[in-house]
Amino acid sequence: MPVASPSKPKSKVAANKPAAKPAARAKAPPTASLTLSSKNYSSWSLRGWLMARFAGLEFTEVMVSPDDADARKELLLLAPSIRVPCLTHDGAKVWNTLAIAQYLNEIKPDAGLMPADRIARAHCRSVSGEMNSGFANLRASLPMNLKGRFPGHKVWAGAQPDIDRIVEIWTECLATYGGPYLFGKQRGMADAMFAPVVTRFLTYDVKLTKPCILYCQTIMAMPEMKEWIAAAKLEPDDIEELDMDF
Ligand SMILES: N[C@@H](CCC(=O)N[C@@H](CS)C(=O)NCC(=O)O)C(=O)O
Repeated sequence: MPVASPSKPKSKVAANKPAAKPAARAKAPPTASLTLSSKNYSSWSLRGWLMARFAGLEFTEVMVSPDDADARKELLLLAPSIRVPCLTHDGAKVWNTLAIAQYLNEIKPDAGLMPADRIARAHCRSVSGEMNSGFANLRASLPMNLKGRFPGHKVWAGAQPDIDRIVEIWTECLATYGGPYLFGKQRGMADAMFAPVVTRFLTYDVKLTKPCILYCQTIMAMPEMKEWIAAAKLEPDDIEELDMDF
């Protein structure tokens, strides 16, 4: 059976030369997007966004307008939980803030979202989990509202045990790991989880101990926090139904 020959015979010189390598093609980084809601009111959006920024992930923001029912219906379908935030990245869809933190820690292991030390990492996961599933009274009575300032606000007695527990968590972390962030010099997952609590304490003028005041100042001074708050200030005012647990 005849074998097809190349259309152009190679010259001797060319035949002795090692085959040229194909030009290296730059691989485009996987695309990522994060579904978010109001920057002024949505504490979970802030948490997910901070984590993605701390991880150094390039992502686009998909904003779900909190006061446009149709836009929300459509965009929230992106997340099976019908909640924000939801991260999509390289074929993965991740919802729930803790899951997003774990995922980011996997794809960006050098970003230090979680402490390197096993015991500190267990501690970090525990306090972050406590924030994820607890403090219902604090969330209900002191909703995040970055533009709001309520000097002398009287905290509902039901929220005080939540505040006391958060102060206890922060105090223990700062004393154990030396600050200025909860797990030492590197800001990470736990700081993102508690960042909206910092803003609530400022909004509602909650009285704190010195180490906790310093911690709040550290969080508010982060460039990412300043960027988020500046964007929140540009949002339209007074979405009344969101002046509640959100
Ligand atoms: N623990 C959940 C809470 C998420 C959550 O409650 N998100 C709120 C916004 S802050 C939400 O999407 N609410 C439903 C809505 O806006 O329709 C998580 O970690 O993702």
